[in-house]
Amino acid sequence: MSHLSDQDPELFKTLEREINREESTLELIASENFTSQAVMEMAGSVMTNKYAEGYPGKRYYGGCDFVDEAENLARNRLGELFGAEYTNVQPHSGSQANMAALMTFIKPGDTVMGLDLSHGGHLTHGSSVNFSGQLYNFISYHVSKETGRVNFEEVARLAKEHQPKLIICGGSAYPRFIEFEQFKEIADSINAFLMADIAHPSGLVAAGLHPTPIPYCDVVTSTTHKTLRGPRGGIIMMGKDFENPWGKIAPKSGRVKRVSELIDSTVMPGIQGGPLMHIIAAKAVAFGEALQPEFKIYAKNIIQNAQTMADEFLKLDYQLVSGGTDTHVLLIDLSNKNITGKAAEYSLGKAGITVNKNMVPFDERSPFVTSGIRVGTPAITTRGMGNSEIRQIVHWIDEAISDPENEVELALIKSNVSELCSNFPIYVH
Ligand code: DSN
Repeated sequence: MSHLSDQDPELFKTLEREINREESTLELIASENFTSQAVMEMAGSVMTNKYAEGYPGKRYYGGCDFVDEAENLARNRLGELFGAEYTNVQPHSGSQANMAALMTFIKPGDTVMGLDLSHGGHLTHGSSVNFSGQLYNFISYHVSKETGRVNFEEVARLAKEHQPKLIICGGSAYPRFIEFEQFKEIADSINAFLMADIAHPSGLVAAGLHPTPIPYCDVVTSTTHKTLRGPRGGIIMMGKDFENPWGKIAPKSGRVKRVSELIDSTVMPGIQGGPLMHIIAAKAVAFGEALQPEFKIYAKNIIQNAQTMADEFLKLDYQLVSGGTDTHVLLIDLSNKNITGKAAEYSLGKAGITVNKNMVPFDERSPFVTSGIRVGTPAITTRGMGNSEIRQIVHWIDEAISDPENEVELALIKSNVSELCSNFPIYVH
C-alpha cells in the first residue's frame, strides 16, 4: 500500500483513474508530454519543503545549500542546452516567464507586437482578456491566408506604422519554424527589442532540429513541459547579457544594472515569491536528459511522426493550415468536414483520442466552438509510437470525425485505442 492509498483512498482512486487515462488513451494535445520517472521523483521530493526566496548564494532564508546546488545545476545545464549566457529557471509557468520578460523590457502603456491568438499566438501575446492585452498596447500581426505562415509584409508595415518597443515571435499553434531572422531584420529596422516565445518547439530547438532564437533575440522564454519533456514550468534566457540600455528605468542613483539583474529582480521579488525548488530541481533533471544523445533521436522522431501524420491527413482530404508542418504540431481546418472543432474534440474523446479544439486563421467561429483541432506528436512519440501506429491513428481519427455520433463505432475505436496503448506502456511496466 502506498502512503496516499492508506491516508486518502478517495484521492488515491482519482490518481489511479488519471494514470489509467494516460496509459489507455492517445494523447495528441500538442503541448503535453510524459515526463520521466526520474523527473517525477525529483518533482515529488522533499525539495518542495524549502523556502528559498532569492537566487543561489543570495537567499533570504537559511538552509539553502542543497537547493542552491540544484538551481545552479538547472541554470548551467539550461545554458549549455541552448548556448545561453543568462538563464532564469524560477518562473512557475510560461505565462509568468512572459510576464517577467515584458515587465523587464517595456513599461505599461508601451506598444508591442505579437501574433494574434486566433492565428496561432498565445494569450500572453496581447489577448484582451490577459494581463498582456490589458497592460500594454498590443498590435497583432497575422498569418497570410494563402500560406498560413506569418505575413512579413504586414509585420513590416505595422512595425513601421506603430513603432513598437518590442516584438514577440512564436506562439502556441504555429506549425512552421519560427522565422527569427526575418523578425530580427524588422525589429532592428525600428530599433525594437525582439522576444521569442519558444514554449512549443523548445525541445526541437535544444536538439538542433528547429532554428535557434538565441543569436537573434534579446530575450527568449519557454515552458519546460512540452517538447522539452520536463516538469511543468517556465524559463527565461538571453544569448548574451548586456547593460541596461534604457536609462529611464534604471535606478535613479547607483550603478546601471545589467539586463540579467533586471530580469532576476522582475521574477523575484517583482512577480513571484518563493521559488518551487522541487520543480527547479526537476527541471535540472530534465535538462540533463535533454543533453543526452537519445534526446536528439526522440526530437527527430517527433518531427518525423508529425510529418507522417500530415501526409496521411492530406491523403484523406484534410486541410492543414500552412499545408503541413515543420515541427510537432498540426493545425487542422475542419471546414470541409462538416464538423466543428468542439464536436470533433468531443467525439474523439469518446474514441479515446485526446485533442483540443483550436481556432484556425480567419475562423468565423468563436474560441468555444472553433473550426479546427490542434494535434501534436510529442506524447505518443515518448511512448515509442512510429509510422505504422501514426497511420492507424489517423484512420481512427477520420472514422470518428466522419461519423461523430455513432456511439457504437466510437466505442469500438476506443477499445482498439486501448489495445494499441497497452503495447506502448508509459509508466506501468
Ligand atoms: N496552453 C498551452 C498550449 O496548449 O499550447 C499554451 O500555454
